[in-house]
Amino acid sequence: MTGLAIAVLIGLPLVHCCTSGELQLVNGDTPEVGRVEICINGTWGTVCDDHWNHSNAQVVCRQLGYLNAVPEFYSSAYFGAGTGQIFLDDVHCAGNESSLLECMHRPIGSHNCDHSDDVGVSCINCTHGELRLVNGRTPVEGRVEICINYMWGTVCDDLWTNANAEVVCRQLGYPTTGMHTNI
Ligand SMILES: *[C@@H]1O[C@H](CO)[C@@H](O)[C@H](O)[C@H]1NC(C)=O
Ligand SMILES: *[C@@H]1O[C@H](CO)[C@@H](O)[C@H](O)[C@H]1NC(C)=O
Ligand SMILES: *[C@@H]1O[C@H](CO)[C@@H](O)[C@H](O)[C@H]1NC(C)=O
Ligand SMILES: *[C@@H]1O[C@H](CO)[C@@H](O)[C@H](O)[C@H]1NC(C)=O
Ligand SMILES: [Ca+2]
Repeated sequence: MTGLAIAVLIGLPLVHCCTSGELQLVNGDTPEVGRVEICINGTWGTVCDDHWNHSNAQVVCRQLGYLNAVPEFYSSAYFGAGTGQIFLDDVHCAGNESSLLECMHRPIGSHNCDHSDDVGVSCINCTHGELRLVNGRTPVEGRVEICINYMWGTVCDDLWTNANAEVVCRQLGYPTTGMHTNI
């Protein structure tokens, strides 16, 4: 039996060890989205939304390794209120920092917030079901790609008809009739 299994059996608290400065996004649908939590001295805590802007979200996504992300942020505990300590407040990033702790902020643990101010970030690069046309000679034609699970993929042309093309054009907001070609 592993130590972990023994700990579970006898009901010891489970500790997820973390490194100071490490980030996680909590309570979103996927790991790329959620409430921003930062590890300080082995404990996860939250970050206040005061003065938060896109540069801050960009730094969060960069630190988490989502280099292709289109960073967005969500104020006022959009992903639910956290518990425990509020470690960061008044975070000001220029946008070129490689970690959130490098940004200017109040001393760790000093804040005038509560958990209803917990900030959230999304590091997704496309939305599920979103379409785009790639490699066409003009913006209104191209290979059809669809976003599934935050990644772009192609669509096979088996049984493809002009009716399908019309749906694609309508979804992309083009009023004209769609023509199916093999690009
Ligand atoms: C983290 O640990 C250091 C060293 O023990 C201590 O000085 C600091 O106050 C702790 N920070 C917090 C927010 O608990
Ligand atoms: C989108 O993000 C996912 C997850 O981070 C990544 O695996 C993928 O390569 C990205 N795609 C693009 C086109 O940036
Ligand atoms: C965010 O605020 C910082 C200053 O706190 C500023 O340097 C940066 O340009 C701002 N970013 C955006 C996207 O407004
Ligand atoms: C970010 O850019 C500013 C100037 O815009 C510079 O002073 C600062 O050193 C840069 N920081 C990092 C971490 O590269
Ligand atoms: Ca504040």
